Amino acid sequence: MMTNELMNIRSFPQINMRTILRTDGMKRLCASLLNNRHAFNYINRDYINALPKMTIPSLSSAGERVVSDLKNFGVAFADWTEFFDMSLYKILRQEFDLHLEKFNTSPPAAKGKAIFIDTIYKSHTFDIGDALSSYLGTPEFAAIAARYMGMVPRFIGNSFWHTRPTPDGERVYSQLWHRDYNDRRLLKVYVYLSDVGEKQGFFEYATDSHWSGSLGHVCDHIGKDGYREYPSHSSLEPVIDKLPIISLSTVDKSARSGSQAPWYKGPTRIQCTSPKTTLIFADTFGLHRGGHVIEGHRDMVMTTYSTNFNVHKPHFSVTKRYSEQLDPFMKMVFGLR
Ligand SMILES: O=C(O)CCC(=O)C(=O)O
Repeated sequence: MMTNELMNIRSFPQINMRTILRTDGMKRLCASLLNNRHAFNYINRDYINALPKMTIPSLSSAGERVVSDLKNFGVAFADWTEFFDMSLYKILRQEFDLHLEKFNTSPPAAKGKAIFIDTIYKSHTFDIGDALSSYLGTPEFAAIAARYMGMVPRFIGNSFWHTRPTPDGERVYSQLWHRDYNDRRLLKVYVYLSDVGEKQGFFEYATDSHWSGSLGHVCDHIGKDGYREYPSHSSLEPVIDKLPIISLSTVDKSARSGSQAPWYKGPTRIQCTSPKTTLIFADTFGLHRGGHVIEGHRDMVMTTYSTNFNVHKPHFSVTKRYSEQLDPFMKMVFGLR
């Protein structure tokens, strides 16, 4: 048997179900019936029950702070150096540049989100001896997701994004306020690989709009195709337009957490202007938007953890030899048992 043989990844119940349901109407009905906390807990029961029985990687003080802020606000901030060495950042940046170079030699036809986001890499193979795997599948982020979600999370994949201005400058797709369509609890970790100012498509988040927040119920609708739909302007207006706006770069790093944070007082729109090496942890079931680049570009790597409720196809592979050195927690996170 070859040691770099790839492992099977456990499937997701709702993705399986969607392949059986023939029409959009059936998909919509089913997704609407399941779009509640009871169905969510039922579909996640194995992952909820497994958590107390597992040894989860311990968290650094930065990790503990991130979990607490995620629970309070749905979003949390840190710097790369609180979790990793800069040598690993340099490796990530170099890999990003290599993928960008390859992508630029034969870019696919730009349609949909591709008119402003070049997804230059999104199918990582986790393997031993691969330095990048230690960031892209770091157990500490999985442990943060577990502690935040209250269950063993499921890894979905990483995306390397080079974001640039849209041809006509209008906001489209994920540049508009939305809740992610694929789950009711998520953790996305974004690392900025370029400085992101007012014009470089900062990520923006409405605090308290995550599942346990005061705005957690707003604009949570299933659309025609059976996926959560983008909210209409009229349903968003009374909520989003009333929120105070804070630019992250105006808040001292020591005041971005807990009761020190300006958004502790109540729901707030945080515009995440920030230099490279910034880490943003966000539950993107919460209302968010971003990537509206006006000048220059934004380079960013995104890592996604969801629950077993997820309806978005995972995009990664794991070699057998990598899986053999994972502990039971990470095996379950990667869907390997
Ligand atoms: O590009 C951005 O900042 C927005 C990203 C987003 O909407 C998402 O990851 O779901």
